[in-house]
Amino acid sequence: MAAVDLGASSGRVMAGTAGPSQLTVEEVRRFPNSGVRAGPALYWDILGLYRETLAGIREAGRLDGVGIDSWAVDYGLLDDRGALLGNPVHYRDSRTEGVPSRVASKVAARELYDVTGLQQLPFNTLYQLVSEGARLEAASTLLLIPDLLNYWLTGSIGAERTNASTTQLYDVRARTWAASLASRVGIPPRLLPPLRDPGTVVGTAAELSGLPVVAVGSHDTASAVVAVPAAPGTNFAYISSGTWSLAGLELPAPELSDAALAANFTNEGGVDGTIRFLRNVMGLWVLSETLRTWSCPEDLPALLTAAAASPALAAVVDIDDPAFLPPGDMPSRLSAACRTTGQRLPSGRAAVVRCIVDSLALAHRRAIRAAARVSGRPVDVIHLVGGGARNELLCQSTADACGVPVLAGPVEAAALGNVLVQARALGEDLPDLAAMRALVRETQEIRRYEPSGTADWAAAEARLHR
Ligand code: ADP
Ligand code: LRH
Repeated sequence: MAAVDLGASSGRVMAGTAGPSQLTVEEVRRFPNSGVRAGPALYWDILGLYRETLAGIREAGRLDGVGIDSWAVDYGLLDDRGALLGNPVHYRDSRTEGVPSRVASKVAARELYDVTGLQQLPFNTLYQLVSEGARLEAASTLLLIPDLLNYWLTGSIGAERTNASTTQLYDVRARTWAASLASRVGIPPRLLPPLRDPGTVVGTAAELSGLPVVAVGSHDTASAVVAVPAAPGTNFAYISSGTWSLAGLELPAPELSDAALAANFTNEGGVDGTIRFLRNVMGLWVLSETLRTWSCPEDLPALLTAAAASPALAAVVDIDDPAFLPPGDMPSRLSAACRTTGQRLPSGRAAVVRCIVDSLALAHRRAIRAAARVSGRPVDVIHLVGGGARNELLCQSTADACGVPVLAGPVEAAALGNVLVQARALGEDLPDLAAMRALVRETQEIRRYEPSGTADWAAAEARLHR
């Protein structure tokens, strides 16, 4: 199978296999992905991503299927001929400024949460669509990014459920589109295509000699959570660590309490009807954007080694502050954030990197503890998957900050989850998530970090409240 995994920092096509005691993914093609600023807007290069995806699938050789997952919330609009109306806009674009409060005057936050269970983030699809205004009149269909690519491959229109659940237009309990909510905020329900479950065969790709295209857990985080190698019966939390840190728990049903709303936790749909109860933590974005500001992205491993030798917790910031959301000069924003809490950003690049990693680990602590408190479920171990599992300092600091062991890996969890769901759709005997996770445990490298108890994380947290 080919697993196409489009992250906000890179896209990759992986060739994967799954069978009894066998699960592999091998990178065939990787290409950078980032926002493209053109005029007043920040876009994705969607046609470039489609071209790279096709090239990667062709390079992968003989295949039984292909599945596509990507970052959530963003979309393309189609006209009534099925042609793309405009270039998809990046979720870090500023067009939704002021929109959430306008929407709140029509639908109260409590009611919105009751229906959709979604965390308030300025870039939720609902807010992006409201910001389109009259442009929506020209549109007949909305397709989220993987659904758009699936449509281009197969001609079939639909909305895969895990990603649909990130739009804030999906009724998390009824498991349908929240059509009346959409109408109330001015979004025509005709835009919302039929829902499909992960594991559905979408169609065949004419351009790829009739290759079957499978709807996987098309939200990258949903695919990553499938490949969390949790052992049965453990009280585990997960952190899907990449551009974002998606930190939380797998639940059997949505948690829509006042406490969940106050903690700004999301209830996204997972594979096999599970709920991903998690918070978006700002993630390694702040680190990669800092390296971009310094023009040295290739220095990451060396800078992390140097940061590990700098003093821990010399300065910490609230990494979830919205100031860190848009692209830009992160070191200046870190300095400003330190000043507002009576601290100084230590000088030197290694110390700045240490501040970012410590602050991210501290945000992991807040999110995991809030998840446990709000759900009433203890957390005995954290599985950290995704690119962040390559960052030893982050894994150790997360174990230290949270006070529980961190099991790091697999790095390519989203691609593995993509392969596993495809394999089942194509006939492999993987009856449930437990069977899939057992296969991940059996075949993938996982590294354990014990909490070291060497630094005072509670005191560091208190500094942020000064
Ligand atoms: P996304 O899917 O959001 O694009 P990934 O899961 O690919 O994100 O993770 C990307 C992140 O992984 C990078 O921002 C970087 O911080 C981290 N990373 C990648 N390679 C390394 C490495 N060699 N050492 C430490 N961290 C790494
Ligand atoms: C991670 C992710 C996350 C979303 C964000 C937009 O790649 O899909 O789950 O909230 O991107």
